Amino acid sequence: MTAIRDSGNIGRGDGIVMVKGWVQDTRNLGGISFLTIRDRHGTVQITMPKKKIDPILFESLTKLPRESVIAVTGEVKESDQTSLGVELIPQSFVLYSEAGAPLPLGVIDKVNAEMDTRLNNRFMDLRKPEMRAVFEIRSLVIQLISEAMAENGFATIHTPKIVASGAEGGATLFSIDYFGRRAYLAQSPQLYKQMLMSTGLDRVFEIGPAFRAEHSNTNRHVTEFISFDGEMAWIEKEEDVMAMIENVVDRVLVQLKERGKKHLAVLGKEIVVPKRPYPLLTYTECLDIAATRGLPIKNGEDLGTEGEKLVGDAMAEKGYDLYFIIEYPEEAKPFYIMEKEGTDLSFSFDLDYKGQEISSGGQREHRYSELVKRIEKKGLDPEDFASYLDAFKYGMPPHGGWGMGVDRLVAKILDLPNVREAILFPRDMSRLTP
Ligand code: AMO
Repeated sequence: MTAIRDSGNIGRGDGIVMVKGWVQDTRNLGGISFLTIRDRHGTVQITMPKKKIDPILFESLTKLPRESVIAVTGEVKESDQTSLGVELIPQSFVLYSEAGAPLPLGVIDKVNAEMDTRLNNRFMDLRKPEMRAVFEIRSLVIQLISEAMAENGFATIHTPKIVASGAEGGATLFSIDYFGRRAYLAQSPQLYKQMLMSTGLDRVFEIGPAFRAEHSNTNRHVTEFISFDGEMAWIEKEEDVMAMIENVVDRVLVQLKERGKKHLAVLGKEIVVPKRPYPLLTYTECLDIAATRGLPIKNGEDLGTEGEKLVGDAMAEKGYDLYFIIEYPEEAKPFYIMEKEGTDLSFSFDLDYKGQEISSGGQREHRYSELVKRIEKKGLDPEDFASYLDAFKYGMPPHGGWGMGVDRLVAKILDLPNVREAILFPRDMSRLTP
């Protein structure tokens, strides 16, 4: 009776109930006809023996187009023919909304439609329980992240998404007209979360949108993603940040395994919680792995989709899903990352999950004059960062943090082939609707 009980459908006593939902299917076998009603929680069978039902009711219900929205009132009967163990013998019904035909996308069709067709008709696609389960799980992941962060003393914050300067490189900036001035969509909360470190609000996190003008269509880049950012002051080294992120990711996976059981079962997924501590690989070791697997990458360059995948394959062979990549050359990292003095390395890290970067972070340069030098070294103008730099002039504690793509995290937890599968209405170079 889950569907009947949980859907808020009204019981009227004496076994008479009202069920509201979508007409998933109708089958008319002549003497008897069946209708399946679906709601968020499952399906209920409406059984109509022709001889026992009002002929007009029988006709009208049997003729309803699939996916119409109705309420059926009737008597609940036990049944060993249905998975719920009950069926409903209808007495009356209300048609709230008749569905057009043909449907743009089948809900119970066995043949899988192309992702593009599905995304074009996302409202329909999400009527499939397995599509909805992804977003029930995503919702839980976000809740679990918030719980874990609160437990570690982080305050939730919201930073501006209309900004005057980019933090993550000019190539992916979206510019907008802001009352005649040039402004940008925020690529990350980087500058703001760091500024807060000078205030005493020294452990903060944000789960919010980030925008990047990504010029290529890959299965892991979108132009609008949800970033889970953390920033913490009074650290000694980037390892303190890595320990925090590991603690949070582990907690999320452990809890998800338990609290997400119902939705994971719809997808036939089991969460394998990786052993801690997560192994460390140096950037140089990653270059070696890629090279021995046929992909030479120049020192200082990004590992890229293919490089990350090859490293992921090598780690999977050793039984590791989640691992840190450390000791990146400073030239491969943004200006706000601290350099390892006397070397060409930086105090930064990436966290990769099944062959894909899901997070990057590190210790920040908190010393004003060193930070200005780094901005200049990257060919940027400190003037463009004046309001950010002000926060470093009057007492800034050592600090560090990370940014994690929530969409990528969910896609990797569920082994989805494309990050878009974990986004309700994805945005990319070619997609602006729905
Ligand atoms: P970075 O640029 O590495 O670091 O981004 C952090 C994480 O955000 C996700 N991500 C994306 N997801 C989907 N589509 C995209 N186009 C996209 N771009 C990034 C990835 C990535 O690991 N400010 C730093 C973080 C920090 O140091 O605190 C930053 O933004 O999962």
